Amino acid sequence: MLQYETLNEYRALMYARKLKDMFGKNAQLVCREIGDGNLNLVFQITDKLSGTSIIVKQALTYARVVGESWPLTLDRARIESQALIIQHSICPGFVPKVYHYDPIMAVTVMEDLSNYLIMRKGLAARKRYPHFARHLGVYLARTLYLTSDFALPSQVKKKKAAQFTNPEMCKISEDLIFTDPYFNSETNQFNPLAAERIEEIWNNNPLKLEVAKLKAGFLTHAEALIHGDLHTGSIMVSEEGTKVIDPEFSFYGPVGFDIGVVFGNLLLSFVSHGGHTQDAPERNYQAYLLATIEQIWGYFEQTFRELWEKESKERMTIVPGLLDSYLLHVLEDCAGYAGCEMIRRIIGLAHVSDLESIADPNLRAEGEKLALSIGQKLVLERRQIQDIKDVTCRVSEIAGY
Ligand code: SR1
Ligand code: MG
Repeated sequence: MLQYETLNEYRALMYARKLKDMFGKNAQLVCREIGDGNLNLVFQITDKLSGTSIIVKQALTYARVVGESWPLTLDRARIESQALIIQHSICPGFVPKVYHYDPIMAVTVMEDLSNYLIMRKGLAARKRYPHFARHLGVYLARTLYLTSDFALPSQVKKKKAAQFTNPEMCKISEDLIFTDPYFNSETNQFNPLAAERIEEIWNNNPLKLEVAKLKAGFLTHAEALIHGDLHTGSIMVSEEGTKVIDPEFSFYGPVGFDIGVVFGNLLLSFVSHGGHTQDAPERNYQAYLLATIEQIWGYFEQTFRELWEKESKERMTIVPGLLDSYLLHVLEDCAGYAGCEMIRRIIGLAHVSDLESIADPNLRAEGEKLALSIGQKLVLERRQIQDIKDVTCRVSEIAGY
């Protein structure tokens, strides 16, 4: 293609047919648009003859969730494909394999993961994934540590940070996560039954000050190549495997952000499971979610410590105390960013199906208010957190366990 054109199922199929080495000459291709995210088109192309399938993902020139009035950079397709390639080399098996990237069409052709389920859906169905915590903890430690100044020569790291400068996508997060929810902004959307609680947040200056500090960290702490949008819709799971998808918000940012966004989304699932019946299976599932958070942190910390021992290039990493103090800084950030993610998913533009699927607006408001209280506590008390149990205990306490 010589210029960008938006794909539809027919055009995506034609596009796939022209890809080299992807399908045989006699392939019988069929195409389905399967995207349900906020921003892009996602086509699954299958050869009915061999059963082989691929994903053709195209960045739209605007945000799908809002419409053409919200233009978006196509460079996010480059960021996504390059981040996936790096993450695949660091963590093979934990991200989809990229087969082809087309800068003009803003298309990434990649491995089809249709035997995996979007984690948010699995959580809604109260599924348990035996390997998820270990996989994610290892993914986080490896992708974050091995792209950081601790593991890369400082000039190499700075060049990578330049390669992943992602100003337009970062601006979306700066506004939607760290700014708009704290004012009566036009982009906000919320359940009117939670309005009183939300106005309290708009008037809570100590909370806004702490969020502003976390935003400053997001703006300035170029610690590692982060995913940038690691909610449970960006994770695919099966009984055996875990895949992290969609790193179009990637940039050099704070290590605690990715971990915090995952925890924030697991906690949004936690509050949603209190929003239906309060029955025993729901309580058990909530306990499973808290245990999962503790295990993810445990595997993250263990792997990060091993990498620090074996892979450090930065000479000062041998100074006693640096590793412990860095991990504490990450945990503190992680609690704060988890809190920000929870608050923005209740007040801001982009909500989550965990809560949106609760049909009764009164029950939904209960869950939403609980999410706001947990989020607020994590932001305000993050400096008192010394251990991952200090996070989960605070959650249990507010939830009334
Ligand atoms: C307009 S984009 C809204 C949200 O969707 C993405 O997945 C990010 O989470 C963003 O904040
Ligand atoms: Mg996404």
